[in-house]
Amino acid sequence: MGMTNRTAFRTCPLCEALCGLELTMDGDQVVRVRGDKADPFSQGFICPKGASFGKLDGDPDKLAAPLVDGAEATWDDAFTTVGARLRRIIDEHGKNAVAVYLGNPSAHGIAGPMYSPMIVRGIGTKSVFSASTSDQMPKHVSTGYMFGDPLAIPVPDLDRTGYLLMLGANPLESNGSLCSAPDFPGRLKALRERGGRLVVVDPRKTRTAGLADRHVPIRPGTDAWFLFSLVHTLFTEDLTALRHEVDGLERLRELAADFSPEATAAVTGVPAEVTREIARELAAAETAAVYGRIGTHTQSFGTLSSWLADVLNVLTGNLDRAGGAMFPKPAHWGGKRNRPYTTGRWRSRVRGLPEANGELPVATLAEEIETPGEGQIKALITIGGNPVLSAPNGERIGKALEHLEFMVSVDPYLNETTAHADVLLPPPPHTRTPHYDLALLGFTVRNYARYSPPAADKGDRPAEWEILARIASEVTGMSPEDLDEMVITGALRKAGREDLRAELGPAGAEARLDMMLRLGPYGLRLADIVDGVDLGPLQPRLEEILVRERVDLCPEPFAADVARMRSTALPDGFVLIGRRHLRSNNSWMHNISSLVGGSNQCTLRVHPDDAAKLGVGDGQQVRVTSRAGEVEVPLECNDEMMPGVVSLPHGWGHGRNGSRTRVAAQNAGVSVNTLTDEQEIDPLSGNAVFNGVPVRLAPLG
Ligand SMILES: Nc1nc2c(c(=O)[nH]1)N[C@H]1C(S)=C(S)[C@@H](COP(=O)(O)OP(=O)(O)OC[C@H]3O[C@@H](n4cnc5c(=O)[nH]c(N)nc54)[C@H](O)[C@@H]3O)O[C@H]1N2
Ligand SMILES: Nc1nc2c(c(=O)[nH]1)N[C@H]1C(S)=C(S)[C@@H](COP(=O)(O)OP(=O)(O)OC[C@H]3O[C@@H](n4cnc5c(=O)[nH]c(N)nc54)[C@H](O)[C@@H]3O)O[C@H]1N2
Ligand code: SF4
Ligand SMILES: [Mo]
Repeated sequence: MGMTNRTAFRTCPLCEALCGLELTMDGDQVVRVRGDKADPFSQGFICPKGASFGKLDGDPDKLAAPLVDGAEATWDDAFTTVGARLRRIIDEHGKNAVAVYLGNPSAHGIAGPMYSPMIVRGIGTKSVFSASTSDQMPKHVSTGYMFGDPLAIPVPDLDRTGYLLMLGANPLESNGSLCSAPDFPGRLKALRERGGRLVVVDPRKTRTAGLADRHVPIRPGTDAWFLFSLVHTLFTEDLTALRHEVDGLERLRELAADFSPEATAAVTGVPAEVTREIARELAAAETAAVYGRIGTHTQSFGTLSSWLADVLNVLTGNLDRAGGAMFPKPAHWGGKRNRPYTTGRWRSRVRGLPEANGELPVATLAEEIETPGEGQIKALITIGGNPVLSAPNGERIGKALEHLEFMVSVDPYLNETTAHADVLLPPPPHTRTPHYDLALLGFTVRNYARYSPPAADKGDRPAEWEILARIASEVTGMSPEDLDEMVITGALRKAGREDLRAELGPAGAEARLDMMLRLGPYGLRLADIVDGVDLGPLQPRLEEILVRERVDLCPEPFAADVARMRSTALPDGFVLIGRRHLRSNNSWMHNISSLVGGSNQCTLRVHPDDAAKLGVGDGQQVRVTSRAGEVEVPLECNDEMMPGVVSLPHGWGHGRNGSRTRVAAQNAGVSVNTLTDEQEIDPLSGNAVFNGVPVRLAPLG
């Protein structure tokens, strides 16, 4: 460390926990990372990924300049090419021929949330896809129909609850999701120390389950049955404690009648007396919260599970009260939605799948590219996404990308997806970007805000928001400044606050954010939140959210989908689930040597009894086959697994088709999404099914 060292502070962008980082910078290089003790939310906590933030930021495999047809180009040439080719495809084939795919990192910051809608609107395309339909779309749909706003997702009031029923989440590895809480593990320990109880429902005895008072193994994909039997028990044992005006109570009671704990036990594998005990505990707890995450979302009954979790919060009187499930109030909150939520305003062309939140399911992306006819996708813009590894039947997507007339990717890496792009636009390292978590600050367990100015000069490279603004500019013919000015003027006029314009600075991402904060519920300015501001514990605010006057406990589309539960036959062979590792993040952190190796391996975890029956030992190769495809992978005996259930992590399968991630290629693994089936979705949300995938196992000689 030289004399030029300085300290910079910013929010870690790597997961949803939003930890504050203290960076030691030598020029534009990060030479040391520590937790920011002064951050009021994370108070110095970081995890191993945060500690590797400097290595990720400075990874030599990241691209420094745009690529056009595989050769380095200037930014101007790259943007001109993008503009000319997109406009030509729109002219020849129409707006919907240009698709947009938004990946996970595009939800972490300001660039994606602010500027990708401008690209989508600028093109006028309905071919919009994102990682949300590989992830949490069921939650948007369930909260949309129940409360009116698909983004108003209740989070467990982690620091005050007396009882947490957690399903399909493993925050000891993931650090939490749709529930931003730095040091989630510490907060769970604190819950138990103050006498609270933690119950974890998961087919695998995860590290989180290891911390719980009770671990309930469940057969993958059957959470809706289990949750329904909790609802059933609350009704039949007269344990409900409603505090809100609701619609649909009687309809719900009728639907729940068939789902007694005795009737669902054969489906879920959860003994009836365990279910009854949990229902009674939930009802008796002073405060309680039911929280389901990705294990309950990425399954065939994702929306029903998501709905029933919040039904339980409502029925036990725990919605919208301290210690229960509460609605955060972000500093940039723009006010109540003004029209009721609905899905299916348009449908996908090939399979007729309904739109949700303005998006079509990523499970239908490949066939929309492959299938000729009016509206066929001819061009694709990916922004921070790697669907070839992360989407269901990614293999098929990879092949489909070959058929595109044009593809542009905004991504720092040449990987399994972006290697197909004609133009690759690499955003600068994160340290050189202004940062505010426009999406994730809506899911915090305390109200909190932090803005991070760039920690280093971006030089002559455009920031990610400028890259996206420039793409919007190319397709609209308006300058980026004019586009931003239009947004600012419109919002200020609507709020009757034109007087603020003079205080905001030149049109751009920071001016827009500053404006949102000033118009927001706390009247903050950008400059106020640079060190992080604690805005207090969550407060009851259901009235501010509800679009209709009452909570809809039993939305009609959900009631109709219950019939599908009755006609579903569960697979009788092995079923596959996913797995996350603390030192991984989806597909893009296997290129940092300190984050791979050790227990972070692409292995198929199998219960030892199942392995013995197959005659396969630890480390031996097995062939795993599904309807969609097959992989060969080393087996790992692990008694955390529920018998009959096998687990493979996602995000592996590197080093293919022209990618250039050299460390990742050395320990490539296989892609679980070669096995997952794009034809299986949760029909209400279009979400992918990653859990409960039927597979066959065969030993390899
Ligand atoms: N089988 C299975 N599949 C899954 C899951 C599972 O549990 N099981 N999980 C699903 C979930 S929850 C998600 S969110 C999806 C993720 O799906 P995707 O978002 O499609 O995949 P990621 O691997 O997150 O890809 C992130 C991409 O962003 C790039 N990137 C990194 N930082 C930046 C940045 O600052 N700017 C830009 N523009 N790009 C950046 C990376 O190089 C990488 O190409 O995967 C899903 N896939
Ligand atoms: N270290 C690390 N952190 C991450 C990520 C990462 O890849 N690595 N990804 C980030 C992203 S994009 C997201 S969305 C979040 C996700 O955050 P979490 O939702 O906490 O995700 P997981 O750790 O995959 O935990 C899901 C759990 O569901 C269980 N499960 C599988 N099938 C079922 C089922 O049918 N029912 C029930 N009840 N449980 C089931 C799995 O065994 C697993 O333990 O994590 C984020 N944080
Ligand atoms: S928990 Fe998430 S936000 Fe915190 S340091 Fe780790 S990766 Fe970063
Ligand atoms: Mo995710």
